Amino acid sequence: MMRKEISIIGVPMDLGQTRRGVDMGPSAIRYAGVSERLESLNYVVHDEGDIRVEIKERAQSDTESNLKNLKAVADGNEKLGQKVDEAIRSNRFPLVLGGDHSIAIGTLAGVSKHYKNLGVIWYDAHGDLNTAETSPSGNIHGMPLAVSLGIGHPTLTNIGGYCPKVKPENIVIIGARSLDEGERILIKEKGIKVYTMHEVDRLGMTKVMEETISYLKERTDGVHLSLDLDGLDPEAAPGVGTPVAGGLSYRESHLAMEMLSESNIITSAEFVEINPILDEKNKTADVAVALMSSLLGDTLL
Ligand code: B3U
Ligand code: MN
Ligand code: MN
Repeated sequence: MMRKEISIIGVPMDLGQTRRGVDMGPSAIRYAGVSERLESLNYVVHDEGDIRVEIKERAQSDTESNLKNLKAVADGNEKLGQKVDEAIRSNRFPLVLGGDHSIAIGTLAGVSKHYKNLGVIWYDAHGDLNTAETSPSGNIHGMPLAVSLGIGHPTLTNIGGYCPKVKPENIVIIGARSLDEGERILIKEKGIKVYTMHEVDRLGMTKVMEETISYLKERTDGVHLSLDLDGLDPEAAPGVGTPVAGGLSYRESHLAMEMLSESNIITSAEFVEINPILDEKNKTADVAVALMSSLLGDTLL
């Protein structure tokens, strides 16, 4: 049997938000042993290195909107989209390491062209459904899901040369507990499926994942997992820029990854917002690698 191949693509992006250090995420994840861990699961791992991202000191904000570092964020994502596209063409599973969540714009630009009906699981404390108009911060990492729906600045929505990347009915958000007003409106308007922490607590993670998997299986031909480490509780993942209390536990998150692995629906993944400067002895990068390993087939027995 041919062994499955994975392309690891690092994105040292810190321009989608204001805290320094998240650009070191890919390095921290490598230090946590990602390649070795996946090789031990019998994958052939190709570490493609990092995408070149402009340094903060040289990036500029858009003068007409309040979008911070617009051009540099767009450039990095354009390159990322091409790299992800190449990985899929080479029959490799793209595993993207962030960097802040603005990189989902480029990942989805590279992934979505390969599917008619791409599904997306957005594992996050936030909705990332803001636009320049609704954003309280002007930070692009709070916008990638809206951008992928084709809502937002054209410089971002047209990355990869097509728009939109995802249909609202193909999205499932899990772990939300910090949604801005404009995001709540968009969720209702577009009918996006959301399991907030309220639903996770009421139903339990098993039911949430069973429902998510059967919902996406019915309507999609591939599913991208976009996992923001701030979806987890800050106790499990302290090294993130915008921690929100009351999050998903270490165990719930592993269960979610194991169920996704069993379901065999995931065709690409990214792990974002790991900030080693804010972390405790690389704990968040270690958690990220452990979750990747569960997602890609590691079992307890
Ligand atoms: N919704 C807020 C805060 C935020 C979004 N994503 C993160 N934080 N990590 C915003 O700025 O759009
Ligand atoms: Mn996010
Ligand atoms: Mn988040």
